[in-house]
Amino acid sequence: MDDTTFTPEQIEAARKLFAGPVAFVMGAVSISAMPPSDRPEIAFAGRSNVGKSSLINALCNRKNLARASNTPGRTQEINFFDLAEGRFYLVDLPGYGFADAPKKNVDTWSRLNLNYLRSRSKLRRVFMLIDARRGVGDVDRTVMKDLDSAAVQYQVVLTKSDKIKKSDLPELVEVTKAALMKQPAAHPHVLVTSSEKGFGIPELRATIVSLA
Ligand SMILES: Nc1nc2c(ncn2[C@@H]2O[C@H](COP(=O)(O)OP(=O)(O)O)[C@@H](O)[C@H]2O)c(=O)[nH]1
Ligand SMILES: [Mg+2]
Repeated sequence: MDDTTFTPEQIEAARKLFAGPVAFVMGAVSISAMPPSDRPEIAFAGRSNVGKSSLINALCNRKNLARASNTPGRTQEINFFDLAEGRFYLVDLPGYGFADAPKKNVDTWSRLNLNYLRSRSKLRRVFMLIDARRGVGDVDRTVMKDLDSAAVQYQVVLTKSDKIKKSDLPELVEVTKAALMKQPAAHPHVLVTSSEKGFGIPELRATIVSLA
């Protein structure tokens, strides 16, 4: 299945779906508190402050569906959002790699999230958010290893692309792809987005719809 290029009709269908009903379902702090894995789901992971909440809000055309927080590290819950009244879940995973206690928080991420990755039979893909200005870092690589060992497919989404020069984008994409070459569960296509400017959002919506 080609899930990297879309027709105008597919882009429009995805836009419509995301313009429809979206609802916050719950924030879960343990596996037992999560809703049953009874429909396709797509998850988002990334360093704290990478722009995850902003991206989820941009996808869903909502200002405050996922709270954009100024206190990194506060959210250690897995947040579930229902799309199109039961069609699929969008899942916001806790951010990792806070500057004050990187190691400890990566461990915390790993426990809750490894359990999550193992228990969700309908998890279709994890989108790994990477800040376009920072590129793939050591903490990201640790998380990618977790995803590889859980055999969960993931795809890199570069965020905040409005913050870098357009002329620097092609090289950034190539460098990012090179970093993914040896990761068995990594999708080879890298998406470039800006929640602020809307770049890449229609394509990310279409990608999600193609999986759900
Ligand atoms: N310039 C720019 N800033 C962004 C973008 N997305 C998020 N930000 C900013 O980055 C910071 C962290 O965003 P947030 O969505 O809360 O990140 P999270 O911690 O990963 O959920 C906030 O100050 C956002 O306004 C973007 O596409 N462009
Ligand atoms: Mg957030």
